[in-house]
Amino acid sequence: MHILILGGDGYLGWPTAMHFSARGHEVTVVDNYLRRHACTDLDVGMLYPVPTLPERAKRWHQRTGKEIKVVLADLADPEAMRGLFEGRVQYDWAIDSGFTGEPDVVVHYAEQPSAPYSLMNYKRANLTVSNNLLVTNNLMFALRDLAPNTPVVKLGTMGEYGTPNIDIEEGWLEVEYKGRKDTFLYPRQASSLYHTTKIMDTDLMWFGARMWDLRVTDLMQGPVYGIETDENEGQEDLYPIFNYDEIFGTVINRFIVQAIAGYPLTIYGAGGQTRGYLNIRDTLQCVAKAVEHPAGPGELRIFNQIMETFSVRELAEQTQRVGQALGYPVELQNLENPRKEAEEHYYNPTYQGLLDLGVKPHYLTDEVMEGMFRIAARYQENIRNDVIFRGVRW
Ligand code: USQ
Repeated sequence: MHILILGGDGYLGWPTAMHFSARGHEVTVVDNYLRRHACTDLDVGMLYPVPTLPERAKRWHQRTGKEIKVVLADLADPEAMRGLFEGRVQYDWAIDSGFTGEPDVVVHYAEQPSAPYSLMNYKRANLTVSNNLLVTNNLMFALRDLAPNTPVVKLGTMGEYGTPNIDIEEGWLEVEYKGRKDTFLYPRQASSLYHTTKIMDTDLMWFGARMWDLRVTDLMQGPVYGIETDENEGQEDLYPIFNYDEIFGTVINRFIVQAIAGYPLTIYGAGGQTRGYLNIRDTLQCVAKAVEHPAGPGELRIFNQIMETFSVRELAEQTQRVGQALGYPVELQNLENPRKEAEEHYYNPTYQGLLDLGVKPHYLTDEVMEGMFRIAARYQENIRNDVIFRGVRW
């Protein structure tokens, strides 16, 4: 298959590209470096330097003989998006610079992914809204006009559901009201502007599925942790972008780096915030299964992409236990929560669909966490305490 990955430079985009390339697919990645540029502008300090996308594609080719074509373009521009389907595309890195042809499937990650970034100020809020909605809308119209039968696998987020006081179903809720029944998108109530743009994305794609029979899979993913995958083991220059700062770092990755740096773990508020988590290796499995089993015409298929749930408190305690066993004197601190979110709440999501497709979960055991400690510790000298907490308030 020819797999087009939008947002191919990010924490998940690049590992996804290698994953499909290693399995013999033709892969094209597109990115405008929004995340990299934001990291530079905000001086967030990444754990290790990450080569440019063309440089990574070149190294991947040197090691495997396989080609990942790279396009550096802003997909908020509709012509850039449409060119990917029509052949009006200039590759920034490719062995064969001829047009690969229309994609067989599109994987859509091309969004500003940080909740704190989206709430730093009105300009970053605007950038988040405009980028995330325009890219998704441009994709929807490119599919409608140029490739209506091409399935899309879009990354959504569990945060779209919020923390309701009832069980969270997989995307849909059957409602019985005054003696009649219907099925609706599960009610959504996000607790950041970024998460709200993901709700709007889902709505756009659901509209496209209803109006024009687009084929859409929405993966409602929880926070991801990890660095190594089957494709980059021991190859540091193929590692993904890895943030531990407040803006772009996710909580497990942050806690491990904090523990290594001797920085008391930053539990926001009471620490009862519970989310569904997954290993980066499982993100790749899930996306691959979603690509292998595409949605039918007019179908918006939704999977909850998590493997287990933890409260922030539980994650901090596990990080402390594993860190102390490795000789790090890990302390915990309860900071006043900069976010507006429930700190103790009911949380019971269903996540069966991807398991039914054959995903085999990697769980966050102490051994898995220890493996992450060992990798992150190699970069201990790069860790900057000043970027760990800056208190972006909602
Ligand atoms: N948290 C802390 N201390 C920290 C960092 C976070 O207590 O130092 C808490 C947060 O308050 C929150 C939970 O940990 O309750 C998760 O926070 P996070 O920063 O790991 O994740 P979040 O902001 O929700 O966003 C991340 C990704 C986003 C993805 C989302 C999945 O950045 O792209 O969509 O996880 S989910 O959370 O399920 O919506």
